[in-house]
Amino acid sequence: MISFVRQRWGRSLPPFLRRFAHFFFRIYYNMGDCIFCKIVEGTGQAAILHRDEQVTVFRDLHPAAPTHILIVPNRHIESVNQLEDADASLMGHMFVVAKQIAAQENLSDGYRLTVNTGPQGGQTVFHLHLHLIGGRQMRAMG
Ligand code: DGP
Repeated sequence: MISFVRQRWGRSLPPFLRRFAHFFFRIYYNMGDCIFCKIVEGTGQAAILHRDEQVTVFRDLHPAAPTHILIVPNRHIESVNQLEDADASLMGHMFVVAKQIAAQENLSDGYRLTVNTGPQGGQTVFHLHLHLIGGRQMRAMG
């Protein structure tokens, strides 16, 4: 959302209004100090592969496989536990984008999509994200 506002109105606003708008949207979208919100906003450390009005896609900083990509909603949602019925189409969109990125990355033999949820689920960044992992044989789960 922030990057969208920036692209649309950012350059036409005087600097003090730009700072105010930025501050307003950070609070409105409950971004705090979230590192993925900073990436969505365009100020975090990430190689961005895709952006649209709902999601941002970038390479994982600590790849667990030759291809390791994260698909994150632009709106700050802490984890799967904070999802509401209204988020169903956003979640569907994340999977459709994952499929498109997998094709773009030539993962025609398959890949793994994972959403770690909560500390015991292995979640370390509390901004919901879908891991797209591929480029090597995955071990069976369980
Ligand atoms: P999880 O453990 O499921 O919460 O996954 C978080 C992932 O985020 C982990 O694989 C490493 C990645 N990560 C953490 N900080 C950054 C960052 O600043 N930039 C990028 N690109 N990835 C990050």
